[in-house]
Amino acid sequence: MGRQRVLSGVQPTGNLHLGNYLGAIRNWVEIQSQYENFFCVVDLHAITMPHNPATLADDTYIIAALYLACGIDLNYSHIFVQSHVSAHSELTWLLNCITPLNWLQDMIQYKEKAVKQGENVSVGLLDYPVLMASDILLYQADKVPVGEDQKQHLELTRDIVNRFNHLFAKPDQPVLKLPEPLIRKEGARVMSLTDGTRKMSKSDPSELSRINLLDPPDQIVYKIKRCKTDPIRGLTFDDPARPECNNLLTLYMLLSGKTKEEVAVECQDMGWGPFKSLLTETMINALKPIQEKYQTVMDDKGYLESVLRDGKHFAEAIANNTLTQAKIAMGYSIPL
Ligand code: AQP
Repeated sequence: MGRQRVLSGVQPTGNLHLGNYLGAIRNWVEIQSQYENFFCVVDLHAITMPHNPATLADDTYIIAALYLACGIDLNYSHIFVQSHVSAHSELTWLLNCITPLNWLQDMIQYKEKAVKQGENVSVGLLDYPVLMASDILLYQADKVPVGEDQKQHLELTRDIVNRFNHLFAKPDQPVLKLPEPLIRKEGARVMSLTDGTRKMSKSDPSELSRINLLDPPDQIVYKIKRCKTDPIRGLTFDDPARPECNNLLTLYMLLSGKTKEEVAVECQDMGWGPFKSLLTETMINALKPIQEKYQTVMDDKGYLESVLRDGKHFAEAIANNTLTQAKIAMGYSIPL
């Protein structure tokens, strides 16, 4: 039997931040040798909110380069761009027609983002989770490593699979595979630097709310200096009244590689000043190798293009096969 499959992706809606890295990509890197992996840059998702056509293509390349810079290894993983494989859009249409509208209207991410857009909210934003289901199901993925915010979309994907197989497949011959989320406890929800109750996100209008993987050292110094803290002395994990403290300690723990117990002891008597210096230095050191590798990848655009071309060809063959099986199950005639 072959290896189990993993699929995941990030939207090219801006620079990758520590939430994307610690919640998703770092985990992809850690588990990749155990699986056959498909990591896509989900550029079709990126237009579900208003986007800038002048930067979409460049942002897509930047994310792909960052995958490599963070340690995605082509011996285990395929990197490709979602819009280069047209089966993603086509399966989305088929699944749209079996997905009840109220399932989508119940999605938290849709409700939160729709409020921000008022009357301009697009059908695409509502349909985002069906496109995500298609991404996963085309590759018959077994596992989907994501941050906590994507858990509800994964549950919806499983509901869509069950519905599709119930409607169109024999009980012992499912057409679509039921995927499982892989959500690591630590880093599953990295919070904003300006509000410890909101998740760090690319779409937050404040640059001060996040650390981007490509932030130079002076910006990291500035952002950590300005980040929100509290007036209490001594630093502790897991105090619900101190969300910023918990978030910053967790970042230090994950980026330093120390255990929670080690960090708790080291920081219990610290004031914010010394802790911020420690966190800043740790962050700069952790991001330095990623930033250096990123530069090397970006200096050879031909190499990056060849990675994405190879990824597309490999992904397309698998995706088209699943799409054909889904169409046959739904009763379509297949061109000879
Ligand atoms: N703060 C986070 N903590 C942990 N994991 C996170 N992820 C995103 N934010 C955090 C995980 O990163 C992967 C890619 O998600 P994305 O492309 O949707 O990133 P984003 O920053 O959430 O993007 P946006 O455009 O800013 O969206 P919103 O407005 O929804 O935040 C996923 O695995 C995600 O779980």
